[in-house]
Amino acid sequence: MSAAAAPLVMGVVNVTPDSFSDGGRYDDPQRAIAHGLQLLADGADILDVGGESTRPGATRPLLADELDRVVPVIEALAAQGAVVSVDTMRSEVAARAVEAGAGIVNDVSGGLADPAILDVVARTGVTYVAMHWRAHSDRMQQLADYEGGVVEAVRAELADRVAALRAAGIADDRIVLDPGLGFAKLGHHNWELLRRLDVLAGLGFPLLVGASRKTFLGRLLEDPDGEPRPVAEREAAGVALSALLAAGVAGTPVWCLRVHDVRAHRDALAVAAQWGTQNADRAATGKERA
Ligand code: PMM
Repeated sequence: MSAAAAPLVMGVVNVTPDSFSDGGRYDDPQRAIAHGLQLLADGADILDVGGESTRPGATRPLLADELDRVVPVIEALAAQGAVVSVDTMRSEVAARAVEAGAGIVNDVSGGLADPAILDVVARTGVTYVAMHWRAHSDRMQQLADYEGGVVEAVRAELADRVAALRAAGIADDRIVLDPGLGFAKLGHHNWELLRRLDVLAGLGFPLLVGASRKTFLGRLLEDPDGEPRPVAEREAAGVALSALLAAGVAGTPVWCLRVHDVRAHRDALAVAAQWGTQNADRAATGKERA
């Protein structure tokens, strides 16, 4: 077990009519702000505000709609003292979000969708989450092909993104990497990546993991007819995964977990922390006796 620091918890605030996990529930800015404040009260370290659904098959919103969705929500939550990240692939949205108070740009495309986003990040000095990504949601699942192994491919493609980030002038201590669970990945790809996070950690950057409510958890829990568990009933599986990751079962500390039900995942982290403390106590007692 690792004695590394507990992961941070990033609570998801999707201001979208069609997000797969909570689509439409918080698409009005006032409801999204209230939801963000609730996630803060539940113990979120970071609030991730997004205005574009990236569920498989989704089509992109207009730039103006994405701005209208996220900017007022970020302004309000940052004004309450929250650490806010903006979940966007667009340079214009990233720029306006940082002006509105976001301190992190979470780009699921790692700068591939709109390379100018890297200039915004370099200029403003905010933290940048670069996720592994191959294409927009309408065709990403056609690209879930990893000859030679998903772990090595994701590592190599993230290494290419790191080179692009550095070339744009983004400092190493501003970079976070993410395996991109569910993005151009089949179920078994996600599990392989989770088991081999050490390979990605070998790139030398903190890791963010977003597993919460994703299809591969629904598939794990499918019913006897092969129907995946509905999105709203996948929380417990995600919480179990958070406990395992926080306890260091993957052998690699995770910097941040991106989740929907912050309170439930906080509970998982409390269990993992207690587990780690008890094991450390037991090891110390063992040494005293030796
Ligand atoms: N997943 C989604 C959206 N944004 N950002 C990062 N960094 N990592 C993820 O895995 C990720 C993300 C899709 O999930 P949602 O519809 O629940 O937001």
